[in-house]
Amino acid sequence: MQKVIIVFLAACLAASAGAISGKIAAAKGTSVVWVEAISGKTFPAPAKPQLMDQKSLLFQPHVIAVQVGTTVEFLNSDKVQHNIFWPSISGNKKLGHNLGTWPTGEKRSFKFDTPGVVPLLCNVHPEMSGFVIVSPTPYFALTDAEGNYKISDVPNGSYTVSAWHEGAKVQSKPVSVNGDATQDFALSK
Ligand SMILES: [Cu+2]
Repeated sequence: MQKVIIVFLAACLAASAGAISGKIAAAKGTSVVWVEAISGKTFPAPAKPQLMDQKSLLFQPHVIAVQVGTTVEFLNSDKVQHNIFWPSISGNKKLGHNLGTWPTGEKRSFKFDTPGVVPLLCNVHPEMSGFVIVSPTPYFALTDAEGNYKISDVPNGSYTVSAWHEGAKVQSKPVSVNGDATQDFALSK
């Protein structure tokens, strides 16, 4: 009897959430997929900051994804000064910001309270670029080198998932999670 109950409970737990996975067809590089805001649901901001380094005249990694409310620490690991600014967030110029310019070994922090795509630039080195993708929910993932992604532990429900790739239009699609679900994207300009 006890075993039956345990199996039943396990089945209930397994059925209450699932993973959203799929493949992003896009140009070379990392894509990011996230679940859009869920009406009636809010999520506590993560306490742990994320790091974006400036090293060898590159933003490293080139793309990071964070949940909205996350503080990103921007480190300068080079011997030269770097600046960081973003002209907009998801095209909204009112959300543009200049963090300033700072020397080697120092870092400056910024808390991203607005979801969207943040294109990072350095006004000392015009060739430098990077991205912070700010997800409205904790349900987001970066793709691997083959374009595969997996967002784990999404509660059952109906959602909009969006996918981003550098230089391509953000695409949104519906997805219904009832256990595991799949959604593929093809991203182009
Ligand atoms: Cu720079």
